[in-house]
Amino acid sequence: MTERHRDGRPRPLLPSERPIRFLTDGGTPARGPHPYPEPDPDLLLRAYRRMVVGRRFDAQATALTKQGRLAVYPSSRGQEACQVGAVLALDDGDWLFPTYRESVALVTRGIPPVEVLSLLRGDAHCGYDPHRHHVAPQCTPLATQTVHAAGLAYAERRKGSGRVALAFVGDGATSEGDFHEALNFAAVFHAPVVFLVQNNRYAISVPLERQTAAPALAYKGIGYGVRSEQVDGNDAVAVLAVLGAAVAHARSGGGPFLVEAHTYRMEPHTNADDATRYRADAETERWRRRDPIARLEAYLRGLGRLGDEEAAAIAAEAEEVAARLRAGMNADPDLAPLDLFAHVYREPTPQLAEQRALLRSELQAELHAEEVPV
Ligand SMILES: Cc1ncc(C[n+]2csc(CCOP(=O)(O)OP(=O)(O)O)c2C)c(N)n1
Repeated sequence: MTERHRDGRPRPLLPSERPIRFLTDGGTPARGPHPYPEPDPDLLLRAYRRMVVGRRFDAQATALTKQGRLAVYPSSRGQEACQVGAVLALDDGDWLFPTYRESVALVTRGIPPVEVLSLLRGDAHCGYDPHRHHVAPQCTPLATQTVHAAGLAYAERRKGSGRVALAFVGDGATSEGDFHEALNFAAVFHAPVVFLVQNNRYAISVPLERQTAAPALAYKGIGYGVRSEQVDGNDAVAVLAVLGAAVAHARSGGGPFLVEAHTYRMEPHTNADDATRYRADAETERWRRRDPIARLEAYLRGLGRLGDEEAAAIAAEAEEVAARLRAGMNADPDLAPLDLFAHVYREPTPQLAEQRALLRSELQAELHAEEVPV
């Protein structure tokens, strides 16, 4: 299927020269014309609400690491337009393939926040039911989720289900072999998969300039025959417009679509990282002025779609979510530590069996032997 412009001309695989944006940094309408239709204001208001709740969740999770209730947390503060935009662009039956950074997306999908954080607390490989939510376990090895997403999308195509998969991937992970294999496979087999590259400019301490010589990460799709686009990832209106088109393209049989969202991670890589060692405060400050939530709020207020009362109600809802999360995380989980070994391979490897035996003997030394299941 050849993509066409609205005037009927065939659309090339190439992304637009500059990232698509509908809003200025201050949240006023950016000059057009826009190659994608503007999303409905009701959808934008829903996105705003989810972004405010997501940011509060993120701040609470960060605080829980300081209280020792969470082992590690990779914040996505500043990336809310991507986290929320991806989920709102999909139908409930579509599949998400997240990385460790996508906790806000998973909360937006409706997964209970404590279940989202079980992995990062170290309680389980995955704290939620992937089949119930159509969300794969959060992936820590870089880019392996892109091949899983391509494979699942291909299976959905063969079943004729009309379902789409969306894989999140970071700028650093686009250097991994799996990412390239996933793009190639998806293109050759017309898998209905959207690759959303959140280019937040750093792979821990490695800046984008050390990561790639490509003019933009969106160009990485071209060589594989994958239609690609770049978008201002801090402009929720643009993210929803482009992802909406990407999902429609995949669902209608156009094959995969790659979206590079230009964004920025405002916090360190995780709470264990010190970002001042590799980036200047002035840079972070520049991105602070492009805050995705403030931009969308200014736009919605300008449209007359958001007033003080509704903004206060949304802020109160976010506080409630944070309070529930605190209560849930302050309750000690009921764990069976040896279960961690039960769901890795169908037949345990000798190494796993050895690790299991080691943990079991450590637990036995701490507890009474008869309390530890074999
Ligand atoms: C295969 C693999 N190699 C190395 C790592 C260690 N590692 C964890 S996060 C990270 C940086 C990833 O950066 P990016 O893909 O840009 O995602 P971001 O963390 O910025 O969301 C690295 C190198 C890993 N998890 N997996």
